[in-house]
Amino acid sequence: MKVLIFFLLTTSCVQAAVKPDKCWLDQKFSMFIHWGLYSELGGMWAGKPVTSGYSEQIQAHGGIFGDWYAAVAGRFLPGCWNADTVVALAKKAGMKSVVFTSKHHDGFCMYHSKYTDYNIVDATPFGRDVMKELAEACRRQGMRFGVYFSLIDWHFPQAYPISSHNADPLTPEHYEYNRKQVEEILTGYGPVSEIWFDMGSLTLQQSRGLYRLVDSLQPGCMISGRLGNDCSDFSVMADNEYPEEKIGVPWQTAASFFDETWGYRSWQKRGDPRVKTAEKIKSLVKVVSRGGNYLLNIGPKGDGSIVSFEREVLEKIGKWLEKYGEGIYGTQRNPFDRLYPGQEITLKGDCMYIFTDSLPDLQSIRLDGLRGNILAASYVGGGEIRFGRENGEWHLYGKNDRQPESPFTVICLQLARGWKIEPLLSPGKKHNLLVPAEAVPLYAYSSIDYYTGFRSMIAYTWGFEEAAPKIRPVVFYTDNEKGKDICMRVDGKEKRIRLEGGRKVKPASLLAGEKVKPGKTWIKNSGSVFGSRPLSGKKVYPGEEGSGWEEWTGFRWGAIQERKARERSSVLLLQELEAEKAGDWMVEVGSGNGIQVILNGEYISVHTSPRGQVYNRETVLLPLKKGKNQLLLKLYNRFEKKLCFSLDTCENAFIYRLEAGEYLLKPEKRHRCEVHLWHPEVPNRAMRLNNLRIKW
Ligand code: JFZ
Repeated sequence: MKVLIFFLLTTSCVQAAVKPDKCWLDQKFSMFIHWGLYSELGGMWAGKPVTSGYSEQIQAHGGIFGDWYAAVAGRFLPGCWNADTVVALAKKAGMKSVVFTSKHHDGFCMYHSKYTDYNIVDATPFGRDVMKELAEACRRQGMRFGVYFSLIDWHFPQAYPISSHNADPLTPEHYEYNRKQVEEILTGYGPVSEIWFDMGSLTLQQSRGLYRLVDSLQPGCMISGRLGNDCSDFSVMADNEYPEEKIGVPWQTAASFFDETWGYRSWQKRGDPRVKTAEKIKSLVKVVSRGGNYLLNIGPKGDGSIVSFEREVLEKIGKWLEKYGEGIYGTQRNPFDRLYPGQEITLKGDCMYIFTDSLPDLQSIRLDGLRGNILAASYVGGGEIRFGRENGEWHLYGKNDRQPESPFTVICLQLARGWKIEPLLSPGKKHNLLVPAEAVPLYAYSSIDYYTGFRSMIAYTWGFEEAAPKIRPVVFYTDNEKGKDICMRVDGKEKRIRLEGGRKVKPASLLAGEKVKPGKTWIKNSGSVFGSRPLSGKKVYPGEEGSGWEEWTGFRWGAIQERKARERSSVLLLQELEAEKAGDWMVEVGSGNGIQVILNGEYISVHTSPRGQVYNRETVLLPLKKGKNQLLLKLYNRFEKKLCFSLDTCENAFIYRLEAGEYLLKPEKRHRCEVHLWHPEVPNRAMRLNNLRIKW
């Protein structure tokens, strides 16, 4: 419904004040430009390559004194710079906007700032406002213009000094300075399509303040997730990240040509442009088919010219898009619940585009769950492709007389009106019972700062089979969910349900203490970003030598544990549990600034502390299986000196039972149920409904 409203309200890309901005969502492919004083150094200092860190951060990684680095401005004379050429290249590559580094971590402004003379107009012999030139070139050529703005600043005297992690807080003076600069950028350079804030650790007030400032000056300007504290309009995925999960908020993957750097590096080994072209086309298709925008970076040289390798690759991508762009622009993400390896899918109305790396080699593609009719199927670029149904599922059949295309063979299916995708049946689904652990989750990205972000769950979807024409579900919840308003939609019919006033019950599925025997407890220190998953496989083998796990014989249930902790670090706690039978077991978990609860390798709950507290308690229902279970807690500390946590049993556990009324089912075998918060205040924040159970 929301999407529909956006469609109706925003008709032109000139002035769109509704967020998410439809024009931004439709961009699909944009150019990122990292260009600054560092480009003049090109990854070299004192005649030697600086091999650690990104080249745009050479000041930090090369250990360069501030005054020595600033002196580079004295010889910054980019005679080859031509904004129109850059914009024309972006256009030729099929990009729809350009995002330019107004100020990077070094604090040097690539525009004429009146709040510092450390800028390209006042500090260099060049003396031209290149950002103004770029903004104007964009306007001339019908491209959208956006800016990157570093929240940290290594030059501003009242800011925190250079650190290894770039996630420092902002002093009040520095925050004020940033505000003034953001204001001059948003008032002096025409419409800005997005502002790409980066790094730093802001307080909630600071993030909110900057968000509101941007919103008041340019309501249509999309704000990046790196502003922190979930004050954003779109989420930024890691370099070259293509989420396998469904993402329910606007998002973008920013990517560099080479993992090692964003800024120009003279000694970069670049390889074959055809290989790079195929790699970047694959990335673009993956991002777009998952619903995101792809922001591909170039790093011009200090003289302002574009690296010929980058130009060549962009032109090749543009050529490819001329032919296959119909499957990219104006499309929506893959409508299937599941991704198929080697196949990326986009959708435009009743046209489905399939980007495959196998056909015609493999002969056939199966489209599991596609219901309705296919009117026509053809290769984009010419040629029919045969299709037919086998055992109720659609198949496409390749031909041996055709060469697969690189990097994808692209197929267009014309579907008959009214087609749909059948919901996936949850794998472990028990009859008449829907549990979060068996749902297909919809995700967002919640982040307080770069190191304190995680894939947040914002909705659950289940497929279920039911022969009856209607159901009367009851919803079970615990004290954690009490008071929340949820939206429960069954076969498209939604109801608002307030989780309150339910009757206290002890369902048969709730395991009592004596049915569960705790085994050994293990502990391990861990670093890394909070949201990264602590294990790859399903099972941990803590006893193994060199695994870093220590058995914790002194562990006491219910006691608050205090451990000294480094900044931005975490503790992993592994508890073995043996259950007499399968069922829900309730525990109370106390955690620090963030917690991941993982049972037998599957996420149960993951969130950061709601209001920045250092110790939070919550009850968690663990859907134990019969026999041995592994409960893993990842407990995270941001900036405290110690980490407090606990794990307790809930002997007097009960849950609440609430009638959800009647739902009429469509006359079909398989049905869909969706649950999410009713109008969440903040789209990225985890809904935290993991204790919910729905039964009828
Ligand atoms: C940041 C900057 O520090 C860097 O210099 C560059 O500007 C880049 C675009 O943004 O670095 C990051 C931060 C996070 C990720 C990648 C690069 N990430 O999440 O993968």
